[in-house]
Amino acid sequence: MKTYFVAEHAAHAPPYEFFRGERVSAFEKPERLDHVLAALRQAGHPLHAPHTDSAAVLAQVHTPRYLHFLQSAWAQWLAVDAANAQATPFPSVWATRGLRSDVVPTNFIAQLGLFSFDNGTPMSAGTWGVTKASADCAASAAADLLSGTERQVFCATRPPGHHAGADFMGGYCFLNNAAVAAQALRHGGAQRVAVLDVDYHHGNGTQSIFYERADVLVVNLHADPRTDYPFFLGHADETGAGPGLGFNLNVPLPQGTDGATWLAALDVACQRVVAHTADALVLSLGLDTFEGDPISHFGLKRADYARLGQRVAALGLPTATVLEGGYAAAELGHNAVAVLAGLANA
Ligand code: Q9C
Ligand code: ZN
Repeated sequence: MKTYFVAEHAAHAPPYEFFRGERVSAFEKPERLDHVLAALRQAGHPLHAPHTDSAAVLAQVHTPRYLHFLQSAWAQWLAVDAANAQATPFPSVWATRGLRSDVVPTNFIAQLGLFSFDNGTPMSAGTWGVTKASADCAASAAADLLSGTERQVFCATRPPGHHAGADFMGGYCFLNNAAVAAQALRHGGAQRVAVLDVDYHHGNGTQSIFYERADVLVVNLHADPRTDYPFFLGHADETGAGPGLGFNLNVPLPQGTDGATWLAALDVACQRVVAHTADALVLSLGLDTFEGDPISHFGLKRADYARLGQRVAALGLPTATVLEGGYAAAELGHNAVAVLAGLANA
């Protein structure tokens, strides 16, 4: 399967995050993708640099002020104090209910809070470049599907994207790569697109971007937000709004869900995709459903990932698969390759 990657992805490497108030090593780290790239090479999947600029589509997915913030963030951080080159910025104040989010503060830490919904999305010097190039991979995959050059493309990219909304970052995500692929498909002539998100965590950003649209169906299979991140979206009663009513499906599952139960839920999700009669599919492939994932609580095994690929391939749709989460780094490449094997073997 044709795959896209960003050679300099390790330039996005915030060293730490917070867990229960303590500093811990970042889970979303370069080694994750190093394992994926090694496994792709070993399995003979060709790796390509992106060939399509995502800028026009990014402007349809994200707001101008958020894109400006992301592009300028590291320079702003250095302008606060040149010594910040060795430090990592975190928000400490957020624009919740009753506070104004229409005025962008000049204070950089306040901007971080305005454009974040958590304190779990640190950046580093190379974050914008790597993140933009990852969005270019998603745009390149969409272009290949539109031209008919490929039926299946995989974006082996980090940081992930599905928690990022039009106007905010969160959950290690800055730009929504799946939304870029879906919007690029629509922009390039696909009439109906489906996004299937199988990451352990609900893809709140993707849901919110397309929530009022009927042309892009969003289906999420994820841990129940009553117990799991992102907590404040992803319930079963969220079915879309306005013209998009009926074009969002959430299938929350309890912690401890095993492969058999998960695959039965995947079948429900796939049936909804079939009913959408989509021209193309975007698969948000989080692999943090793995039994060995350090921050998640489902029990999928390697063999379940081949079944996942087979079930998605049976939809018979041109498919752009983008990597989301998955933090058992040493297993991540093998699990990703198992999905690709299933996708190819429909
Ligand atoms: N310190 C994705 O999988 N909470 N994002 C982490 C552990 C945030 C996951 C808690 C999880 C975000 C793309
Ligand atoms: Zn996740």
